[in-house]
Amino acid sequence: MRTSRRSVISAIAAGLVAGTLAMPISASALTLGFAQVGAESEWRTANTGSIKEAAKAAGISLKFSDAQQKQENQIKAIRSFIAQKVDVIAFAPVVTTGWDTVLAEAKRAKIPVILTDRSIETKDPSLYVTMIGSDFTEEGRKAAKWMLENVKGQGDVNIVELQGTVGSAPAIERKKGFEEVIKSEPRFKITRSQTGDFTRAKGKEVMEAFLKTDKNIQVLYAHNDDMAIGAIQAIEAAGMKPGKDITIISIDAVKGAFEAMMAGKLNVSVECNPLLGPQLMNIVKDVKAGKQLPKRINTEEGVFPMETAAKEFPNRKY
Ligand code: GZL
Repeated sequence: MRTSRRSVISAIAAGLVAGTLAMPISASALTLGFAQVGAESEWRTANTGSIKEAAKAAGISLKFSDAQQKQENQIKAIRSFIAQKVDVIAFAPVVTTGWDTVLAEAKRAKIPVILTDRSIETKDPSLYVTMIGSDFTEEGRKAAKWMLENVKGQGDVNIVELQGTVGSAPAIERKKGFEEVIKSEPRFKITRSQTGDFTRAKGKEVMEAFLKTDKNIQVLYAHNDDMAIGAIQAIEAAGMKPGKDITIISIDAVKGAFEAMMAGKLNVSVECNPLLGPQLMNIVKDVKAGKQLPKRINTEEGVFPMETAAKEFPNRKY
């Protein structure tokens, strides 16, 4: 009996769907699905660039999505990577909670998940293989320690705080680390604290509101340089001298921060290294090779006060 073309095609399709008929693929071409937070800051732009360049250099095929700082978009992207049967999924969770359901779907699909940059709260740590990123609590401690060592005098020090994205690991932990250090120093007080969502625009807007209600501010603590740079514009618009009338302490140490420090408008930036790409690609290959990995891999970072900015600037890679 002649077998029609249609029945042959449907047999192949059935075989592919059932996985009993594997299409020949290059064994070395791993595919990584990466769900990025967004493009909210200089730090994020450098982080994205590092991941894309490192994937290319490692011969890893990258499927990349930008969630515009919305959790629902990251969840959609992870589901799409599962449907596309990528080899590994990695993402920087915009906030710490609400991931268990979609990560359980990845686990059922036998796709390993790597967290980068930010961590999550979960009842089931088996939902991800490892987390590579900075110790944000330590960054908050470093910022406060610099302040205690460099803001002299006996009088009260009123601090206003620009927090990062509400519910994000960096915002929660940078606040925690900073407060842990100042709690033993009663003259240092956080008098007002509000989120600037890690962006320049929001940082400027919130600082304008702080200054409108009360200009008696000695220190601004910003959870990232972009909000600090926005706040600098607000401080100048209010007729005050940023870096002099108000001491400004920030985190990330992006190029914009070094430019502000060289202009004498920012006093110190605590480094938070976004160049995680090469380490991430090595982890992807290790995970696929079935290697055992620690649950947490920390990145090394420094502290850059204004006085070191001009000398350090030429070395900066982000
Ligand atoms: C920190 C990262 C933060 C940066 C911000 O690792 O998650 O998000 O500090 C960025 O600049 O928006």
